[in-house]
Amino acid sequence: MHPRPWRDHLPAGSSFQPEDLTAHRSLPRAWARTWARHPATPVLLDVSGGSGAGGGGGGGGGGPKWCRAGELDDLTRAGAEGLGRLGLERGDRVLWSTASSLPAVVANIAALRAGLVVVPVNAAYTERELTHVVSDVRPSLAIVDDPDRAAVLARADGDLVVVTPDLEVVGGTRRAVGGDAGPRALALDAAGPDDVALIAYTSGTTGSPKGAVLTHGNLLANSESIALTWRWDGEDRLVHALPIFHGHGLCVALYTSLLVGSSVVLLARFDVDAVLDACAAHRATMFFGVPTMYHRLAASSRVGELARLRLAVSGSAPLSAELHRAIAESAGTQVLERYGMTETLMTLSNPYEGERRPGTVGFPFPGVEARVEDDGDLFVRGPTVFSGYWERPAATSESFFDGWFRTGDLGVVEDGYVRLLGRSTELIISGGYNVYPAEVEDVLLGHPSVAEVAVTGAPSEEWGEVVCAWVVPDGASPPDVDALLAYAAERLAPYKRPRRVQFVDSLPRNSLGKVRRSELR
Ligand code: MCA
Ligand code: AMP
Repeated sequence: MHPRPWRDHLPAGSSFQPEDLTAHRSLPRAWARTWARHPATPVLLDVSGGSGAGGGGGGGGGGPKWCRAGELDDLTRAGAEGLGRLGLERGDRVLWSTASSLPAVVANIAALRAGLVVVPVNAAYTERELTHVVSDVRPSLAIVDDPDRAAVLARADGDLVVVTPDLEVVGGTRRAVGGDAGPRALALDAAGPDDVALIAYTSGTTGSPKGAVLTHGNLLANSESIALTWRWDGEDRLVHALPIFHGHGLCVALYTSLLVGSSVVLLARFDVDAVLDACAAHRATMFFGVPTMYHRLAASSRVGELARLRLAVSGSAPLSAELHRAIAESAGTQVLERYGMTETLMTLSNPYEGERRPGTVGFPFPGVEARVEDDGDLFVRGPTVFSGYWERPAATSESFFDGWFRTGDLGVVEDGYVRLLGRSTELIISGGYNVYPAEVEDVLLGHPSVAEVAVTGAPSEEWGEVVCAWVVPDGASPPDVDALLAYAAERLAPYKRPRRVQFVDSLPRNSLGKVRRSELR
């Protein structure tokens, strides 16, 4: 089954061709062009408070100041030079794990401009999770904004040079970067569409996250097709309250805003009042969130304030048709739901013009193809789809069929719109974050009082799903729940930790010994 063609997203009279998506070759080149044309345009207001900018909502007085296009150009140019002085070479991998702030954005963009490969990592990862990424991707440099993380990284790899977002060295030895070659001049904005830009870690079915290798062409095509589909232009202003280290907050929200020359109000984290205050104070036109955020907005007496926005987008997890309708009723806002993955970036969207159908994710973005097999398997292909998993040829070849990527999501096409029905994998999505049961099971099995364990997702109105652990105790008496949760807390980021623990005598298994998860609900 094929959904409606991507052509239906195009504005009337558009002469768009798929080749247009990568015509600028890379985001850094396209950004630099945009900044050179309009250097005085405000591009980013850091109200995160994370850079000493203060948490106020102003823009005047002593509060945070808008960073303008020309200034971002200068700052990222200087950052790229600084990275060269650290001895980095084009193609070197740079781990980047920070909260939202202007310096963090500058460091990320400077690295991309210098042709380095950015490895974004969730800033809430525990030592176990961070150590896995370091040993898997073997970065030459790490950029972190938290001294504790620097210490963790030093334990993971004593040679790894660790810097703050301002590139101040806080760990490792300078010598380790680039051997004895010393400082280098890194060519600016020289990467082509096939060069690697990001390695984004995504939970793996095997229990340990794998790196999805995304090229400059992937990132550029993603932002170009989003901008075209959602009619995003220089007049727009986005309130950004998403984590900055995942595809949604980074590639969809930040990178696209910089491409079209619009502006971003950067918040430290999501909070209903802070988001609505920022929308009002800065005359925002757009907000992007995960369904948990819309759930909280819908529960607020201020939900009607969403009406001031031109566009509210939901993604990363299913937005229920009920929540979609509740917001339409209380605020008059038709939330636009879209679909994507770290591996494929954005692939399906409800239309900007025309019906935004509740409970569906629409049809392919311009240049993307999608099809749903009879068994419900959703496949996609196109210029936003990644090239494979970092150093995992088997996992890569298992994911592609004749050039089509198997998403693992199941769906059906109704009147040309894709409605997602679930997943063929056991992935749990909690508050827009992915949790693979195998990873949580591996950790819990390490506890001495756990003989067997199975992890499932339990439905939750607020979170979509919450993590639930079914534990067979080792020995007569069950382990202490608090001790078990404390054990998990040391090893798993907060969103992966079980919210419920149930003790059972045995796990239901099929004749092959595989746990029948559907019976554990
Ligand atoms: C926080 N907690 C969570 C989650 N987030 N527990 C389960 N699932 C979560 N997602 C924990 C906190 O650590 C805390 O634990 C407790 O829940 C309550 O915290 P609270 O302050 O209420 O939560 P919050 O800090 O407000 O976070 C909720 C959130 C956040 C804002 C919805 O989870 C979030 O930003 N989610 C977005 C994730 C995202 O960007 N996903 C995109 C990846 P304790 O009480 O123990 O301290 S997917 C992607 O990028 C693809 C490309 C795509 O399609 O978009
Ligand atoms: P990630 O690997 O973190 O990028 O998450 C990708 C997964 O998020 C997809 O495979 C889907 O299961 C889920 N997802 C993203 N957007 C949506 C959406 N609008 N509705 C349902 N699931 C979604």
